Amino acid sequence: MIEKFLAKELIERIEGKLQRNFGREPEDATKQQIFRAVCLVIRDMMSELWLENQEILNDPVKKQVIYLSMEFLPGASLRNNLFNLGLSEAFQEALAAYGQNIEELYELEPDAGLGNGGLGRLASCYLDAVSSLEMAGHGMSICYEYGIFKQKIQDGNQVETADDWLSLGDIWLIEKEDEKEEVHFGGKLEEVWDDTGKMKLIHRDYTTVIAIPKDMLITGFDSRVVNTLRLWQSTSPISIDMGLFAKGEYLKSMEEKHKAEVISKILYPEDAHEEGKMLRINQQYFFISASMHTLVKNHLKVSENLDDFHHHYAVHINDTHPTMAIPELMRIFMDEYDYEWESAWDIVTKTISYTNHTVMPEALEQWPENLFAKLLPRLHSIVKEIDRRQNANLLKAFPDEEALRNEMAIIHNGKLRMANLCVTASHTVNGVSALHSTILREKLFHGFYRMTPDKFTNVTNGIAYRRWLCQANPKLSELIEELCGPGFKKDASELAGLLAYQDDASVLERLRSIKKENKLILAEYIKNHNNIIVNPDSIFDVQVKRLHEYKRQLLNLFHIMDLYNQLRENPQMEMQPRTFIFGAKAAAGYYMAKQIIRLACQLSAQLEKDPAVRDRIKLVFLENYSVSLSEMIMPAAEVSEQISLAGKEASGTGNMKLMLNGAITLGTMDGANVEIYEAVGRENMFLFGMQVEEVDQMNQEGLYSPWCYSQGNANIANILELMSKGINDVSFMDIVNSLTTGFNGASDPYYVIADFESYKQAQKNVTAAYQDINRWQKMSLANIAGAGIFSADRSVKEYAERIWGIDSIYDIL
Ligand code: Z2T
Repeated sequence: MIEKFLAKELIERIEGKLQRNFGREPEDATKQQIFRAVCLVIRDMMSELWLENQEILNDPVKKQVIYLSMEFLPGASLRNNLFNLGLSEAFQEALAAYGQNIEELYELEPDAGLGNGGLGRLASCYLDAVSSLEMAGHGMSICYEYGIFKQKIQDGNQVETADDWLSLGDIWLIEKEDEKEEVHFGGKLEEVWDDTGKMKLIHRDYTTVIAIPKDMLITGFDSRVVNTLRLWQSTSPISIDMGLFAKGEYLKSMEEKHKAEVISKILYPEDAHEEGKMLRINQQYFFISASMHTLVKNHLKVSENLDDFHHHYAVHINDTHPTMAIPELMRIFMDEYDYEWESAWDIVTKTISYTNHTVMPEALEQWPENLFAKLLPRLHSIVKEIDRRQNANLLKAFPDEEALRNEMAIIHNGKLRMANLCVTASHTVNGVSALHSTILREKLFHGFYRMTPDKFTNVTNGIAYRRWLCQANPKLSELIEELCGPGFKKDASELAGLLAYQDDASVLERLRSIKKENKLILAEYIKNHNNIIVNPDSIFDVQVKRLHEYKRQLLNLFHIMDLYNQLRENPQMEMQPRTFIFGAKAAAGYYMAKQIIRLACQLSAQLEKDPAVRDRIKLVFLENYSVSLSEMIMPAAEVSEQISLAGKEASGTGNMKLMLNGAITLGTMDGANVEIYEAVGRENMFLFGMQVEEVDQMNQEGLYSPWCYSQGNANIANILELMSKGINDVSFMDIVNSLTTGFNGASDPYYVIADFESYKQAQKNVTAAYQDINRWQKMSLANIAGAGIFSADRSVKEYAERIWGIDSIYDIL
């Protein structure tokens, strides 16, 4: 553990930073300046720890993992770093000396939102775990100037605004100017023959972009290991071309510079959706080329050659976005260090592993070959050669299965299929939940599985549980500590100790009262942000995640509209009050997703207008769902909506955060819900809906007719009619059509209507269970107690042992 600091000593340090950086005394410093000064003091401490481990970290026999990801979603860092370093109280005390409240500084910090959702947050959870387990591992990504957009709701519609997080978030970034890299785009290849008759490829007429590292230090809980998240920022090697400038071609001289800088300007806001854009290819190559060059250079500082590169680095690819690491490493080995194909391929394939995060066809990256060839001619020629060799292997393995061979090809019909390239070149491929990994083996990658079954494995996702329990829900954390001791903070499986109290009425009562306090905090936030007064004794029913049709926020809305219809018909109906809470961003160009947000918002207003229903059902759409907002929602949630169509959600991680905070899952047998079910048992969750096999069968039969369903079910017909006639005077015909007659293709492709009755029954069971306070609290306790397996520490240990081959840096030195 880091040494203890006295408040007095911290005060001196903070004052020193204020004086030297801002020329201010504490009395006349702004809140921002105090925030910056405090962060700088902590950054210094982190840097010291970081330096302490550099020697071990650079040891080539001590393997480290490089986690490549286009997205990281760290959220806020101040509270997390203080918690991890064990310095929260000391800083709180020091700041109190100026009459400053540390909570106010926490609230000032913008989220580092360099990701869309699950995939990016997972990457950040894993970095936390790597540091906490005292392993060596670094993230590499892009320093987007604008992260995920900020969502505003205006007149019930989503409006996107820019997320200018660096204005304060830059405080955690350390620029390492001396470690910049050059990245080369475009140009052409020339064959040059030397005296010995050997051919060398020379890359000419390329455009150079400079990559500047901005490093964020990553602490772990109760750990001396501080790792790095390296974020690359793009810039041009020329500020302005003075030659052109002198000739009066000012605009042209600025063009180059802009082209370079635009690369790291903005995060693509599409979650699980690919569009084959040129800028996106440039972003990928930019951060991959800079990262791979750094690894090779650093390796050669401590080793004679690259033969043992794979003993030094395990390079992990977070979905296919960083796939270019494969051909880029091949290029560096062959073109820059004279390796032959075979030996380069041997080392590269021992280095790379890959996690798949989705089976949704629209999310599988396929680059147009001609575009790729133009932007990255050398990488294109390498991928062609990988494909050629792979085709030869396929012909041997599947001589009579041409369709299968085509499916498995890397280049096909003018497209580069990144997933097939990843599977071909990785020593290990994993899915993110047991069910998802089964689907990879049996469907998406079945041919590869037949060829190399041992390549495939599963590592179920996990979360940085200390963030969502100890930091976000301190009251619950304190109760657990009081009952079970502090061990759960290091070893999440100790949460199971709570089970000893499942029949202890006083513990159940305390759980209830903690939940109530957390609900009051969220209620206050809702009052301030939505101008809605919610009943803190109503059931807080939460669906927070990206907006996607497959996640079926629409099914949730169907149930609310159905309740509304019933209440209008029968205003005296007895009902346990419910507050339905939504949070969801829609990709800017995703029309249906935006319509669903609009529906939620109009329905919210409509319910609120109606005195006959508003005291029993309320809908709250919280704008700008983010890591920080989730830290307030999870502790207050009672029902966790995990209602994706079975087979579509690879894992889900919000389901784990909600369970950990005592919410009870209402869900389908999809993704990690299956493992939640195994952890807590049928009696501690609410399952409904079709199973994967049933969905498959429905798809195969092709006989599904949502229209017929609605003919035979008055409730469904009434919901569709309500949407057509208008909710709060807005009609939702496009949604109705997408369900009944098909909008852009098949109707109701995610079986909202087919699963509706089953969902409705499960919702009734929720209400019934909630009536029995004791039973509900017991269920809630069982969920908290069972959440231990969803710790990111557990996931990272599995990756470390089974995939990366790494260990704590302090073991067997
Ligand atoms: C994403 O957040 C996820 C999958 C993607 O596939 C892309 C993005 Cl941005 C390319 C999510 C999955 O939808 C979710 O089920 C999973 O829990 C999460 O990744 C982390 O594995």
